Amino acid sequence: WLERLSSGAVLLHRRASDIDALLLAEVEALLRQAPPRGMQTPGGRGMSVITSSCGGYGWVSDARGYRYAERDPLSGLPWPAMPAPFRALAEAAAAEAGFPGFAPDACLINCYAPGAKMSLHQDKDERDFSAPIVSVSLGLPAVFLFGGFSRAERPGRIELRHGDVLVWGGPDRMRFHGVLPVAEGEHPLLGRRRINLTFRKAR
Ligand code: MD3
Ligand code: FE
Repeated sequence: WLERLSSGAVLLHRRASDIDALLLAEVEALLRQAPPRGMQTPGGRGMSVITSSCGGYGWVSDARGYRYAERDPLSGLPWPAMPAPFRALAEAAAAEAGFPGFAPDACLINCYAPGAKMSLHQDKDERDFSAPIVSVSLGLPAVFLFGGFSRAERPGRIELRHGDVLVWGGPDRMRFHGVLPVAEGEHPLLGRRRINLTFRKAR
């Protein structure tokens, strides 16, 4: 079911549940081609989430800064192609949330073990902020923080569960957001993991 969190932010509860096994099989194949790795922030801190990407562009971070790259810096190869079911899900979810015509060219694969978190941040490494962002949660649940347009605003909390799909567009695209440390647990399909797929138009 569809829950509107704000004018441009929609939570599609369990939207991806019926294709979870298919999505997971695609994720596992992608992670064999481009293994998840820890990134360093420009400030030199390590991230607890390990990441990979598929699609035309992949998000990378190192001492030089955050950016989108056409190749995996680990292998020097182009990122694996975005699987058709990924693109179809992201496009359909965006349309259901009121953003027809979404054509993502980047899919970030965030892998959380229990204890991993993502600090409050804005997504602003993309060229065009008019496209929405679609995110798909799989595996262990997590508490998602959705803040305002300044870091100082106290964020609200929502639980993201296996199969949930979030769409952020319009002004809400620029909200601060993050994820609290994932609690210990075991998911029947994913085990001790949370995987989040984040679809963006990078260029
Ligand atoms: C709200 N990932 O990769 S997904 C990220 O669960 C990121 O791994 C989180 O934030 C995760 O950058 C959250 C939901 C999400 C994604 C992008 C957003 C929420 C957003 C952009 C703007 C506002
Ligand atoms: Fe983000």
